[in-house]
Amino acid sequence: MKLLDKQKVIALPMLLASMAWLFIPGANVALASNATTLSTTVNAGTLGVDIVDAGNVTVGSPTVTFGAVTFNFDTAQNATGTLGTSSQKIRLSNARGGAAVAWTLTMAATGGNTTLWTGGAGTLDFNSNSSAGQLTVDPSVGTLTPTNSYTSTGVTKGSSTAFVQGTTDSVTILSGSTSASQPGRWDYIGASLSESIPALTQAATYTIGMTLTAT
Ligand SMILES: [Ca+2]
Repeated sequence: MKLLDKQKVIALPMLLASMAWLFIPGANVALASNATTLSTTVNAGTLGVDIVDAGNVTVGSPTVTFGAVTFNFDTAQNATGTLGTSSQKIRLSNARGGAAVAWTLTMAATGGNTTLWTGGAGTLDFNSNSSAGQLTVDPSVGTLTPTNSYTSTGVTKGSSTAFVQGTTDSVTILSGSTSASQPGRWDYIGASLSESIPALTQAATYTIGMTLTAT
């Protein structure tokens, strides 16, 4: 009996060694490694907005030039422009990974809600009323174009909105719901801009900085 027990103890390690041998790939070269696993990672990106030209190159200094109006003694006039053109496309890129998160693309005065249009010695308001100056943005008339093979599902153009200081300090250009592609990318052009120029506004070229933000 004692001899049999000893034989069993010896036999067990031999069996394990034999199994290991069978599961090693290329088992005929027991100590060499001639195969490797390549690993590469694509990290998710971020949500962002850019203004690009027709060749999809970032525009260095985007501008919107409104049509000129002529000095008027008595009545306010509207100067109009277009935000987003074929040579200055607004490109919303959502390179986030994981489950889709809703986003909005807004525009606000770069210098804050007390900023004014400035030109020559004069100023002009962008968020007051027709007698002091007010900018209205209508993104609904623009055109949204998905890039690559994405669709416009879940992406909505904003409605016509006037800036009102302290009340409406930013205007929604686009919004994406959780049903929008993620990742996804869209080009947008053609938002209508209208600035009410008060009567007696002195002749000059006025400018104001606006910033697009995707959040
Ligand atoms: Ca103001």
